[in-house]
Amino acid sequence: MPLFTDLPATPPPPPGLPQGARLYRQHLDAATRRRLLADIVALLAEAPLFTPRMPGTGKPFSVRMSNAGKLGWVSDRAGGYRYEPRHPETGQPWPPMPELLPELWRTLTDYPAPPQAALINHYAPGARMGLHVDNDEQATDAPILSVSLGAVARFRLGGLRRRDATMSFELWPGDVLILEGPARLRYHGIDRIFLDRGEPLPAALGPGRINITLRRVHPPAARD
Ligand code: MD3
Ligand code: FE
Repeated sequence: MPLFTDLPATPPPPPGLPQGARLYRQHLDAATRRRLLADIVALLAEAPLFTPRMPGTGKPFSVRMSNAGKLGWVSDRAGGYRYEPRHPETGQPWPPMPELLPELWRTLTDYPAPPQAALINHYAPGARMGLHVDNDEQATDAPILSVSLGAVARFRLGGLRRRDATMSFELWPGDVLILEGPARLRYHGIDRIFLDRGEPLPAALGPGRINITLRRVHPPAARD
């Protein structure tokens, strides 16, 4: 069996997506997904996946992470959630983003400056991401653009308060999800991944799912 065949028909975008959320099903075709994953494998050889830890408690995330671009999101017990220009373990600057990523940002968003961080999340079997808000960026006027690869995930999207009602839908490999404006500060998370659906990751990454989120950290005038 070839690694990357055509995917089965993916579910249509769910009804009732809130204003500011745009979902592009299978925006990346099979060849583009394969190329991007090859770039990610090379990138992770330079900037290996690390295990972020909760501020204060030091509890490890089940998702492992790395970054590309000028800045990268990191978290540890003492320093908490923040963006840093270097890898927390190697001390090296983050590798440049694969060209496709800023290109997607340019094509699909109106934001007048390029993304500064590409956060790479790796979900091994059983990994999940609890409901949270992405609020470590000064430029919350900028969108977040997410690309899904590998296994299917169940994504959960809530409101501006933790107790607000949530909806859930699947994210499939090649899907691009953009959150901006009134949706940018909504609670969201990943309930679980489905290893038997989607497509396999390259052997070097093991089974699971990769998600890449493009972020603008500082407003354009402040820094680039
Ligand atoms: C909705 N990642 O890295 S991406 C994250 O699939 C994160 O790995 C998830 O949440 C993942 O912070 C979801 C889709 C996403 C990203 C940002 C959002 C959804 C969002 C910001 C606001 C609302
Ligand atoms: Fe998030």
